[in-house]
Amino acid sequence: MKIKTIKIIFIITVFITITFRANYLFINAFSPSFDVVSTATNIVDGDTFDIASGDTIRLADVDTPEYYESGYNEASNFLSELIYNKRVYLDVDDIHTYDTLGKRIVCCVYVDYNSTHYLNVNDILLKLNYARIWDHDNEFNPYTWSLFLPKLDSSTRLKWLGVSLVIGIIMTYLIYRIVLDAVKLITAVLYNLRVYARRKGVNL
Ligand SMILES: [Ca+2]
Ligand SMILES: [Ca+2]
Repeated sequence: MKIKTIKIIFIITVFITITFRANYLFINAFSPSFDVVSTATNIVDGDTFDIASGDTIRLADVDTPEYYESGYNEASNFLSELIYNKRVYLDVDDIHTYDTLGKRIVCCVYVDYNSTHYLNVNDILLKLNYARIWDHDNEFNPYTWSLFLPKLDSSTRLKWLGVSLVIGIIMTYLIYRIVLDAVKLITAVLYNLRVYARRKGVNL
């Protein structure tokens, strides 16, 4: 492979890696922050589930039918389809954390909807009539919930992509210079070593 081709492949690889990484970090850093990010590992019923840590989560301010009531299976199945084995973003109740039993963590729960929005799980259960409002004393108000929570608006995303591209270009240039200087230095050292060895009558 020609030296020029190697250089081009190296530059493109470094540029893409740094730009994507920087953009990923910016998007995460400036998206809404949650108290806990975990995976739903077990669905208890329509408004309760377990996460990877073993903690049990109770969806705040909503109530789905009990096992002896109609709509129980539908609500449980819907929650399962929505979150089971998926990443869940938890906004934990800042006022009490736990429910009145002191066992379940009270949360407003979000899942990824698409690349720009999270879906409010508590609210979708209400909107589709799988649950009814059961408004407790906590930080949440189910009457003001929005179904979707923006990760970042498109103009902000574009701004951070621009910043990432600039960082990508600068860092690629610096890394390229450093690697080039290092290669030159190593080549010079090897050359001098060879000259020195030749003088001493040794062939390297
Ligand atoms: Ca909170
Ligand atoms: Ca409430």
